[in-house]
Amino acid sequence: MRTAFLKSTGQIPISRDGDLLTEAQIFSTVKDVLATTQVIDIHTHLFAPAFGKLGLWGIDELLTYHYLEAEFFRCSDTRPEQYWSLSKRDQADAIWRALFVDNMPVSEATRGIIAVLKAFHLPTDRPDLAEARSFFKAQTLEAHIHKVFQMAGVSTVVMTNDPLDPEEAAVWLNGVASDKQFCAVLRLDRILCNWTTHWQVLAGQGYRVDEQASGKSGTEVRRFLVDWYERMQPVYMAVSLPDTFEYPSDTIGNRLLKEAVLPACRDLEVPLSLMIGVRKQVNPSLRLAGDALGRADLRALENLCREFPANRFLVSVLSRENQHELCVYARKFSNLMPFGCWWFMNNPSIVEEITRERIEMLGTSFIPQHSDARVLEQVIYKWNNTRRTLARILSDTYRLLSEDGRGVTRGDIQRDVTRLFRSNAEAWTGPRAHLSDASTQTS
Ligand code: RAT
Ligand code: ZN
Repeated sequence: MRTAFLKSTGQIPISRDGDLLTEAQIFSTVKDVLATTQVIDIHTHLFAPAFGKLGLWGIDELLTYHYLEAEFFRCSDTRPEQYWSLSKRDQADAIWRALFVDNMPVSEATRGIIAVLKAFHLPTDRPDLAEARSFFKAQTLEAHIHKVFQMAGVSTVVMTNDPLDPEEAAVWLNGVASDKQFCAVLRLDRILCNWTTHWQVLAGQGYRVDEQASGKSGTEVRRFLVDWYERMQPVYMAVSLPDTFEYPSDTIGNRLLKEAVLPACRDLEVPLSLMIGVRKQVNPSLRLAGDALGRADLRALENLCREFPANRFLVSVLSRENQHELCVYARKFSNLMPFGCWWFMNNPSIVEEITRERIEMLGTSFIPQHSDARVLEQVIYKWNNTRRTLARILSDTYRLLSEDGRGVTRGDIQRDVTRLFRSNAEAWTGPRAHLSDASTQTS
């Protein structure tokens, strides 16, 4: 039976479930708990089946993931403009040939494809994709999603939903039933980072806004957000910000952040996710693969956390150099929740460094990872990799703790993993019940 967490007086030992684990048992227990605890994937680009073609899955989409496209241009003579003129199927064939036949797939993204093929018992060393294509063609989407989530140990994924994307907005405006496995997120990039190109979409929907975001614009954007909140029931709002982001500074984005987004998030009791550090389109010819990163000045984050104590911020930073200060700020501001090892950070060596640093500085009060999956089956390899890296880190942590005098039980490990994989996300996102619906354990 689980007992309440008591503060140790030095006299009364804390009562916990299970026997203390020996050093030899720690690793296998950690591995097992990680394998059997389902995760809430706090940030993805996946879509529920109701969104139709917006949801990507299958071998051709997996191979044309922009992480792989970036690697393809390094080892092929194909020029970007030639590549973009090919059909998706021909693009996938070209990538398969260049990265998997002519080269060994040793990078993180290529190894991910191998892991997915293996998970479905498909060959990993053929000169062509015939078997993989016929396997995916035979799947029906709903059953396939169910199977993939089960294989990945994922109960719920959080989507990225842009109300200013015409294709996506049409789905929402037609009415879409809520899906327990796919939570919505209201993404604000076009509003906060590109207002002058997009303000007319709001104006066209009857909101009294103008190009300079002056006058009533702030109030009207707030009204727009509340309307879309009601439509989407998002678990948080989100924006990806450049490395040059500053706050406060007199920009349209900051004005809208202050007058519309932060008050709306506060009133609706949803956090704002800030993903900081992207340098968009340093090489536009690579399209989605053409973004890079830069070190940001996190004083902007410090200012936001201090100036808006009634708001909660979910934060991921893209530069390795910003990771340590993010932990320091999380120690200063309890309205800040670090999450994930984002994009260029999602490589085992860097994940390991960041996660160890976070445990050492924050205990279990952070969300260690999100998949950022754009293609359904990616959750299989991305979460497998996360569990593999976490197994090493957590067992080292518990070994040190045991050595220093506090033995650990399976129950202790389960509680920590549940926090890292689920409860921190549940406690920090919007309508908690929505995220908590699915069960905690994979078996
Ligand atoms: O990791 C990615 O796929 C990036 O292209 C971005 O989508 C990033 O994760 C974002 O959400 O902006
Ligand atoms: Zn993303």
